[in-house]
Amino acid sequence: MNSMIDLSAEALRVRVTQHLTYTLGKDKPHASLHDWRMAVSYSVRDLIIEPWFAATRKTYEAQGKRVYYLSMEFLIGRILADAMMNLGLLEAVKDVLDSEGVSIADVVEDEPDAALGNGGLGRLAACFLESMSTLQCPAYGYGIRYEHGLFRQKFENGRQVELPEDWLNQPHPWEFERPEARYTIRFKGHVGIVDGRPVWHPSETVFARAYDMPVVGWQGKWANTLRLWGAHPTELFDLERFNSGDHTAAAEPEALARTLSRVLYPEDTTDSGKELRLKQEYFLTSAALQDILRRFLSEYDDLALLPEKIAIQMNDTHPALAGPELMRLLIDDHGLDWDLAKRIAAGCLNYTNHTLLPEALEKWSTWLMGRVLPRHMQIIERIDQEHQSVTQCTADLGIVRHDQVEMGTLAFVMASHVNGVSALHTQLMKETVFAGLNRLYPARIVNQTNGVTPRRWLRLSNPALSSVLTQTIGPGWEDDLGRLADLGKHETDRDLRDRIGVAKRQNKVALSNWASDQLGISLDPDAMFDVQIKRMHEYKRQLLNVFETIARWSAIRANPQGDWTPRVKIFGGKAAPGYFVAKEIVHFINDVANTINNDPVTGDLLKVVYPANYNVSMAQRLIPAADLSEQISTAGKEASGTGNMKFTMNGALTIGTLDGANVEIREHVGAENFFLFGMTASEVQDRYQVDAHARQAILSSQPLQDILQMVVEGRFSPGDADRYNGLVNSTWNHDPFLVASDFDSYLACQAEVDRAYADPDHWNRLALRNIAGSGFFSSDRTIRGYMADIWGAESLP
Ligand code: NBY
Repeated sequence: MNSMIDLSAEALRVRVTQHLTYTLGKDKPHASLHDWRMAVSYSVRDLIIEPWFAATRKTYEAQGKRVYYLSMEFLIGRILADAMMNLGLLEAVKDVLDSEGVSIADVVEDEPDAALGNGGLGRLAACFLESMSTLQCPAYGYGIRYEHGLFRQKFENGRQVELPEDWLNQPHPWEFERPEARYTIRFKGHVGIVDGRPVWHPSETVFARAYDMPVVGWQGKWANTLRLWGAHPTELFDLERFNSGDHTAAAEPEALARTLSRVLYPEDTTDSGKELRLKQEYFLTSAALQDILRRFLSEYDDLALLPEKIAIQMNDTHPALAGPELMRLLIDDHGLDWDLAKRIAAGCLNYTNHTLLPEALEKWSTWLMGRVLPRHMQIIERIDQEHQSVTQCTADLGIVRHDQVEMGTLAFVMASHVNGVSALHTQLMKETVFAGLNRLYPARIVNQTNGVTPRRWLRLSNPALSSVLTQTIGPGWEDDLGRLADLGKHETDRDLRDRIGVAKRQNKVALSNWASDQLGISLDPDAMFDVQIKRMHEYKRQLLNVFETIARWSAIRANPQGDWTPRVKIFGGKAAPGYFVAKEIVHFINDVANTINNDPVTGDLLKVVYPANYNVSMAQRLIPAADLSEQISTAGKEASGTGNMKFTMNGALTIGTLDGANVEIREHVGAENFFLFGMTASEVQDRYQVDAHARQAILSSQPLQDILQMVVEGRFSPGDADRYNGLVNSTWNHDPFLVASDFDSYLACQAEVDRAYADPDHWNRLALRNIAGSGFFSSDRTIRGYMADIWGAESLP
């Protein structure tokens, strides 16, 4: 491997030993796994510093455009293995550790996941950072240094229980605290007028302090910075209260300030309208913009140049206060007039939309916004007035409607470009939620289909397949993923198809061993591994999958000697703590698993596994071992999906609807290599108009009637037959995501999947075609698209 880092194993050993000795203060005989991990992490981190400095230097020299990616979430997962891989150090580190009798796998596993995100949106931001570094695009990620990332999930009697996650309760070797990079963030108070200009007199302040992490790209040529903000009190301690004996109250200002970066909100769609969340969003946005302006003004003195030198990407509406905040800074702090400030702000800002679900579109009451951010409320109102008068639009296209600030409209109006995340989603944006705004601002909406980094999601997580790929098409596909298409030329090579099958089996054996260790369940690696991993959501239709599982179970029981294709159904995902129905579905899956796994009749023909606490690291384990990828959302509801792309790259076949990026995946891998079922987005719209659509569908499907009957009889909840009455009742009478209407189509399609799997060589051929067609879904392609169409940014050589 042509690593950029030229380092002998001996030199590496010296570095690790030095850190163990002088940074950790341990000698080898007493070093714990944690000590080894820290020593290795510091040694690897040291090697990123040079490319990191070099990248900064080159960016200054070139006076190139900088990209700022603002996101409330960066779901980065583990860092060490990814950094070692990108630096080409995996082998060398393994050798050093081996000779010390330490397993590199154990060291890697010792690292906690940085779970600073909920799901796809946060993981996308993490893939983008890695691709921007790989492409040598000068960029910063800005986010929040949550002390507690996404909650840890456990199951108690099948029910989800949330535990606090505590990843920072140990030293974090990848961050550099920057006490000098500190900004005051203001809240509340009132706005007065001084010399005819508005002046904000805030009544609360906190400091935002920077913590930097280098993000190194493929082959260590470049590293960008992920700058996370931690909240700190502006007054440390109330000594007066302390001296008067009220010790708890004395610590209150500090505790209050720190809550701003304490926890990640676990709602992955509906925003809860909470004041603390609004403050967090402003905390991130204001700190980022103050930092951006400070850096800009250290190099240039004309603020009018801002749009030429920087591009800001708002990851969903969560940082949409960037519009009003940038204007406030330009006007109130830098003395620009309104019109110029607005032109500058609009020239810098761009907005990515990730959902069309109406309940997920962020809104803040004008009352709350006016109380927490009085100056911003004024600015928003004036932006709205101008937007409405310039476009002559009707009030329903305004930013403030029914005493609420519509953040999607605010972001749209203030952005140069607004993008969707798959071709279908962008089309639907134009036709539905943003149809009106699209008419007022034509050509503002563009598409950038999501992608994922093939370094983490293929090379790192699937070494078995990666070596088959390199043997077949040669090295270098990792940063030129389109080259996977070359596999197509070798489709007729039986030996290659076999080796793809062997690599998959190896991953399945590894997963089976893990399942046996961790879950105490034994899996047959020759069964089909059928995987649905994602946040628990009605629109993602885990329920459809469970219903099919039950149908399969019944069918096998009715004819245990039949020619069945053995399956392992694997589920993974967390439900938002306040999302009652999603939590019910979690419970239901566990109950169904319990019943089926203990049935001697079906035995190894059907198993259901639902490991608790699905996260990035678990995804890296499950995806390479998957045969079948479940992408079964109601058409029109999943903006893109990114897990779907990871599975395809790893040679899993997809069973899916024409939703989000599934549409493009199917185009790229070929329709005959994709298991399609269900209604299209437009058929879905029509179906909602049909009276009692669910009842009709159920009455015409004997299998579905039987399933619902078994559920109400308590087959999966012995002694508590009523447990799932709510779910069953809702399926009959509401079925908001058309599980019933798509059920028969799904069942038939699953039967087709069984037939295909029964011929292993045929299946391997389909897998090969999926891998070959997945090159488009590298986040490098996506980032090139953003650079060219949205940011006007260039790679620096
Ligand atoms: O973004 C996901 C989409 O559902 C998925 O289709 C897409 O592929 C992915 C990347 O574009 N959206 C998502 O993950 N959203 C969230 O996690 C999220 C988090 C917080 C809030 C809303 C949505 N919030 O309102 O706080």
